[in-house]
Amino acid sequence: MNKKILIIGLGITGMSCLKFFLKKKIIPAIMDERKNFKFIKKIPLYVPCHFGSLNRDWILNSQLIILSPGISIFNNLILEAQKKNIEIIGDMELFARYNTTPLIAITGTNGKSTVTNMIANIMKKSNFQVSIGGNIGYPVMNLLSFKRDFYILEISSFQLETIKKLDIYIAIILNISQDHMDRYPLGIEQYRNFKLRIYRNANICIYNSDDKLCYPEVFYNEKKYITFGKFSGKYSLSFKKEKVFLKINNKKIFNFNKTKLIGVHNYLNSLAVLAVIDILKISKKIFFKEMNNYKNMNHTLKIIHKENGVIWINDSKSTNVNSTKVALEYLCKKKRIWLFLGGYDKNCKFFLLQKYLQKKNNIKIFCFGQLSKKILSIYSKAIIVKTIYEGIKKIIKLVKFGDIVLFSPACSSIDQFKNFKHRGNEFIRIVKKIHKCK
Ligand code: UMA
Repeated sequence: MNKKILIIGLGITGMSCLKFFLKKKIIPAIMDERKNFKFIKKIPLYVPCHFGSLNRDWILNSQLIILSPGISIFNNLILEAQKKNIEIIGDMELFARYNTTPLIAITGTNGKSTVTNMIANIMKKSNFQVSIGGNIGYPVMNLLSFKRDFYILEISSFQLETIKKLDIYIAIILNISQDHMDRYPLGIEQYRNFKLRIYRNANICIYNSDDKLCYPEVFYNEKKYITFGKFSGKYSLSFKKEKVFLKINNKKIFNFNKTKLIGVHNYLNSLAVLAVIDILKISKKIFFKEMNNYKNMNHTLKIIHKENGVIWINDSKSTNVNSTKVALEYLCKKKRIWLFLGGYDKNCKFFLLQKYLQKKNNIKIFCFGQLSKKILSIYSKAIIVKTIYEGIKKIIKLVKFGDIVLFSPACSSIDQFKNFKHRGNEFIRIVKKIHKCK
């Protein structure tokens, strides 16, 4: 490759691309808006660097830009580069140009990581060699060095913004609801259009037939389409009194009540998983066993402490309104809830939670972070706290036997934390510490 290459953003994505090029004896230039970032010491001295801002000259004089997912293609300088016909791609597209391993790729607003993990676990148990990567936290460029039967990728809308031709064997869209509205000023349709790109070069498309936003824009004869959904689709659910069954083509085959899965949203996730398992002709027995033993991922609706009849739940992975809605749907009929909401404002519609936050549901809101005032303007009874520490200290004095404290912020964490994991770990640490000191 004889092009002048520029990598923008030196987080885990940028670093994986840099490593890839250096291994090929290609020296790209690199750029990050921060002066000091985590990996700065890992950069060899001979690599041309610009830190602290986006350098217009460097951008407009490059021939190939590798853009990290955190930087929008609608950034003014990036738009200027596009006008000059400078090629702009992300790590997913770079990966696509070198990858020869079949891909199973998952996108959607919520449930991506869960489904990615579930598919990987079941495939491993049926002796497939697989690795997971993408938005789940392992940059795809790092996968290229592993010889595998399949790679299973979680792909975000940010990553889909810069793909051109990503050949996928099975592509899945789980659901689409409001998220990242700060990045997509034209609204949910704009966000959706990026999500739908996952189908472009896919052989088989699996989508949620209850959610119109997941439907492909065009159905091509050469592709296979498989549906799942709560009420419709090849794979669906059946509700009878307290029981929930899994149905294939309307035939009940499995009772979810015997599993450790929490909530209808997880039953739906498992339907998408089963659709993949059937394509790969893996025995359903392995799927049933996995569902029976499945434990929620860290930071998703996890009970982290029980004391004096009060249950403390960490759901820090909830970075959008719909995810918190799902948590409330599952919990709110049961107990009084002390709910932590807040964080970085992605311009999403908080009033969508209104139905769940009605008086009859007995939910007390504590809000923190950049979004506190906006939440207060919608829910006037919300209590603002500066930190989650302050909130936990207040709540611990108010809770009664039978209550639930739910940390499901519905926002991104980047105003006060490194990421949702950091935020969740802080919540856990403080809850444990305060209980010990009581
Ligand atoms: N940076 C700039 N200018 C900007 C934004 C960032 O210079 O405008 C620099 C930062 O200073 C930093 C670097 O870019 O040094 C960070 O790059 P990045 O934000 O793209 O983050 P990475 O560390 O490369 O992680 C990315 C994904 N991050 C985002 O999409 C924001 C990770 O998803 C993903 O796991 C990783 O690549 C591997 O594929 C995280 C995420 O929050 C978990 N994703 C969003 C979500 O799930 O909602 C989409």
